[in-house]
Formats: sequence, C-alpha cells, structure tokens
Amino acid sequence: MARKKITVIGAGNVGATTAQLLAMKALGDVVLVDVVEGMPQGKSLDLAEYRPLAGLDVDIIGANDYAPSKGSDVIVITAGLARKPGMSRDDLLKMNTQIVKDCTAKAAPLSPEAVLMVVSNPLDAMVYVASEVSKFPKRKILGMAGVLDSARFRCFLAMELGCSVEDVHALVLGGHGDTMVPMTRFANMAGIPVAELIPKAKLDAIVDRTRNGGAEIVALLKTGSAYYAPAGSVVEMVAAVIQDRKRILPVAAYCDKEYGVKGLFVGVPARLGAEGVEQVIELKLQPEEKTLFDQSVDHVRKLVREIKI
Ligand code: TXD
Repeated sequence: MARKKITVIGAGNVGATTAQLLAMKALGDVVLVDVVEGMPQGKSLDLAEYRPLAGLDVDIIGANDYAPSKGSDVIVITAGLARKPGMSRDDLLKMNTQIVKDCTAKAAPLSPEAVLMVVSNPLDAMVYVASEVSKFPKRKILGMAGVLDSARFRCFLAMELGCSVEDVHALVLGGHGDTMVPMTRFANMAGIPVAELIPKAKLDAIVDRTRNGGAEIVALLKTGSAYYAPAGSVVEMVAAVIQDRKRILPVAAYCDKEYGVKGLFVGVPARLGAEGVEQVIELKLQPEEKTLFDQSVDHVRKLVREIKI
C-alpha cells in the first residue's frame, strides 16, 4: 500500500515541529512548504538525515512550490504571522487572511480529496477563509484550537491534582481566543469530576490560566508564540484522520444548526475519521455555559464579517 502524504504549509515554529512529530510517528510522507527560499528544504533535509537514527522510512520533502504536495491526504496550514507581546490573535486578521488565501488557492486544487486542517490565527476566521477559497466539502475542513486549549486545561488540572496528565480529561468549546469556554462541568480525573476535588476559586483560576495560556507563552518567549503543544495537537488530529480512528476531539468544525449556530466554523466536540469531521457532537449546555458559548460564537461571527477575501 502506498504511503499517505501529509503536506504542512508554513515551515516556521509550528509547521517544522509538526513535520518532525509526523515523521517520528511515521504517519506518512511529509511535504513541507514555505515561501522562504531554502528554509523548508533545509529543515526537511535535516529531518531526513535524522531518519536513520530513528529507523524511519518516510520521505520528507521541502519546497517553495506546491508540486510535491500533489495528491496529499491531509493539508495542514500553519503559514502566517504569529503574535508578538501585546497583540491579540485578532490583530493578525488582515495579514493572515491573505496568506491563508494564497496557500489554500495553491494547495487545494492539487489535492482535491484532502482533509484541510487550519492552524493559522485568528483560527476560526482562517478556517472560514480556507473553506471559501478551497470550496471543499465542509466536513473536510477543520481548525486546530480545541485540542490545544484542552491540553492546556488538562495540564493545569493535573498540576493541581498531582496526578498523571493521562488521567485528566477536559473539554474546551467555542472560538479560539479570550472567549473560549473551558467546560469545567465535564472536566474529570479518571471519571471523578474535578469540581469535587478542587475548590471553586482555584478552579476559576485554572480556567483563567487556560484562557490566557497562549498569551502566557507569548509574554515569556517575546519573539513568537507556542509551538510544541500546538504541533502535538495538530498531529493528534492528523493521526485521527490518517488512521481513521474516530477520535472524539474538540475542533473548529462547521455548524449549520448544531448548538444553534448557523453556517460558521467554531470549536465543538467532533468525531474525526478518514472523511474529516464525521459528526459534530451536540451537548446540552447549561444556561451560563450557553451564554459564554454564544458570546464566543458572536465574536467569531464579527471577525468573519470583517474578512475581505
Ligand atoms: O491553536 C492554534 N491554532 C495556534 C495557532 C497555536 C499556535 C500558533 N498559531 C498560529 O499559527 C500563529 O498565530 C500563526 O498564525 C501560525 C504559525 O505560527 P508559528 O509560530 O509557526 O509562526 P512562524 O514561526 O512565524 O512561522 C510561520 C511561517 C513562516 O516560516 C513564514 O515564512 C511562513 O509561515 N509563511 C508562508 N508560507 C507559505 N506561504 C505563504 N504565503 C506564507 N507566508 C508566511
């Protein structure tokens, strides 16, 4: 059986780390594309030279053009500017719209069967751009944010509980931004609700830290934003698609009536398999959760209205 092909557009921090993790998992051949001359080629060659040490037989190709990406099973778009201290994700809207448009217009026609995964910020709005430009079926287009936000939530909860991160499950809904909705009610340690284990004030502080998880890292790094956990989140989603795993993961998926949302990509739990988003899983939200979720969706809708493709 021929190997699967995964194209990662943007060979910066998130893109290159994603390529590395994909290669390490041998999920398929990896094509790394960037506009900077020599850079995707150099990083790919370096990664290719690592293969004998890791015993991996996947191909890793770097390019400035899209020809090698032809026939990809998954396309990941990480191209774009990242935040600097003091910037919100929304500040990136104009520049990244043009970048995501450019990448999608070049990559999508060469891989009409691919699942298109967007990472660039502002996330939910950039998924919309990729959808408008590619015209792919909506289930084949999704964005990575919820997996990362949930991983941050799980990390902070496990630190507080003093238990393995593996035993903490949690879910974050809504747009990727300051309005995201960490679902405290469903967060649990091996099935035990965290609300029974952590005092409310502490839990509120953890929710806050999760919401600001991206900014916390931007403030420390000063010259860029997070990339290890983001890349790991992308790879979890790519694996779900490539291996048809039917994973239940929070992703930016198209909602056309689910959660009362009409025609918008927002963060919701979904079943991910070979076809992309195979089902959006609808939860009954409590009134205060619904209010927060609706505020988050409104924020995404406002951003999408500002987009000029
Ligand atoms: O949760 C999430 N969705 C995110 C999103 C988590 C982390 C980072 N998030 C966003 O991803 C971030 O706000 C940025 O918008 C993207 C990429 O972040 P990264 O940290 O990887 O940024 P870099 O290191 O600056 O890399 C961006 C690369 C860089 O090498 C550029 O040369 C390239 O994108 N780039 C392009 N590649 C191809 N085509 C075009 N047009 C292009 N323009 C820039």
